[in-house]
Amino acid sequence: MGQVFKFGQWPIPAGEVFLTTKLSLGIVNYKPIVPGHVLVLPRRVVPRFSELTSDEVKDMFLTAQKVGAVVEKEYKGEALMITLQDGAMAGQTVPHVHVHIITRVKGDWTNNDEIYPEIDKKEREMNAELSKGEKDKKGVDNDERKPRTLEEMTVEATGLRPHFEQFEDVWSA
Ligand code: AMW
Repeated sequence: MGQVFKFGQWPIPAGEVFLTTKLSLGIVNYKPIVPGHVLVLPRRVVPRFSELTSDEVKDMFLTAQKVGAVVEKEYKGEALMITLQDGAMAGQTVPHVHVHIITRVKGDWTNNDEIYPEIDKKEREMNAELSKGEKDKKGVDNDERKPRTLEEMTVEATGLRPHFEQFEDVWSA
């Protein structure tokens, strides 16, 4: 469990990682907007989508496809929202390309467009927490949504991990 990955400037302990491929990671979310809101990102810290290589784009989206199938089933969803906010003006708060995989269940949002303000709200929350100096880690959003503990995130990641073939076993030993 010693290995630490990066999400933008934030260290991501291996315990929060549920999937490794050669070029991408699947990580649980510090402030999910719903259960089954996870992230897929390139291992390389690159802010903008246009900066990814073809291999990274391919790997990240193939990974997102696999992750979507698993989380939809595991969180008993009926649909997914798969989104990428590319650049600060588009709502990106962590300058590291990432795909949101959001599990949708019946009755969650009547209006699908409300999901975007919800993502933004969470992100503003986290930034507010960081600026208040209340958080020693992370770079999420900011509202009433409570950040999760490393223990909670590790439990979720540990449950998801066996559903995927892993590029390397960074969790043992
Ligand atoms: W973006 O608005 O940059 O498209 O989304 C950032 C997402 O990353 C949010 O869903 C937020 O909850 C999540 N997040 C931010 N920092 C971390 C972190 N350190 N670990 C896990 N998730 C994070």
